[in-house]
Amino acid sequence: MKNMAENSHKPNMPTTSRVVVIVPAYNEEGTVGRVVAETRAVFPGLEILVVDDGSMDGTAAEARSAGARVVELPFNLGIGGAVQTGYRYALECGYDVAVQLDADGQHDPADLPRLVGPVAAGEADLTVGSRFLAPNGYRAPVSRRAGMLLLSLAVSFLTGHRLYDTTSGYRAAGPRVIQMFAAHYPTDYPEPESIVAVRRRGLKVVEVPVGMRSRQAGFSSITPWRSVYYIVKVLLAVFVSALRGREEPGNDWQRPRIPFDSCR
Ligand SMILES: Nc1nc2c(ncn2[C@@H]2O[C@H](COP(=O)(O)OP(=O)(O)OP(=O)(O)O)[C@@H](O)[C@H]2O)c(=O)[nH]1
Ligand SMILES: [Mg+2]
Repeated sequence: MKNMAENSHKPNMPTTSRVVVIVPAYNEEGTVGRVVAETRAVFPGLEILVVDDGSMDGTAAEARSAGARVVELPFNLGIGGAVQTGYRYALECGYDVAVQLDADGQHDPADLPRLVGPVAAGEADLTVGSRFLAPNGYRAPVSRRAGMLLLSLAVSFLTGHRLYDTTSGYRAAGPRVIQMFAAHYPTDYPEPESIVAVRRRGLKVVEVPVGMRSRQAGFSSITPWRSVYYIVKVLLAVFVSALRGREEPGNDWQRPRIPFDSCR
């Protein structure tokens, strides 16, 4: 992995907002430590929460020794539950912006300010890092790109807003979306459906160009057969979600809060 600390141009992170980086991680020993270290090298002092999703390897220990705060789930909840745990933490601890960043090294921490900027400035409720808006080295297999295109077209059609990379897991959420995702978040393959839910509340989604690398090690959850299942399931989910119609923002967190005992 390229060390981003070596970059000559270092972008600025907005200083007026409290930002937490949520890193969902399942058996990512070998990359999670590098992801945390790389993020800390580019933005020292940034709060990083690794949600260890019941890993069977040394993910939690590696993340901790790289300087992250770690929440260890007692068993594997899947990507949706892991990310939602991060949003619960962001809500309970009063963060203004929560960014999701994958533990497999696909997302470049140098792009964090591009995602955080519009949310911190109140110009977006959710920013989505798009690998298709900027030329970069990312090249998914053709079948997968076709699936991504289909989902992006479906989500664009249903939300009335052209989006190009609806499966991206590199995103930043402002207070209203943090509240919303902390209360409800799809279980698996959650990204496209969660965008539809955000738009149903009349909230603003903005795509920003980011670089995207191939996963640095470990195994993808998405095998060829699973990608067919993924596309059918997510297409159904986004259509059902859109059918529910418009909802008022602000009514998402109605359950009693169970505060995390150790917010920073
Ligand atoms: N596979 C998998 N990943 C999880 C789970 N819980 C959390 N994650 C994390 O979620 C992030 C995204 O998972 P990936 O398997 O990389 O999904 P992806 O980026 O769409 O797929 P690739 O492009 O093949 O890497 C990674 O940081 C995982 O470690 C889980 O139950 N299964
Ligand atoms: Mg990945």
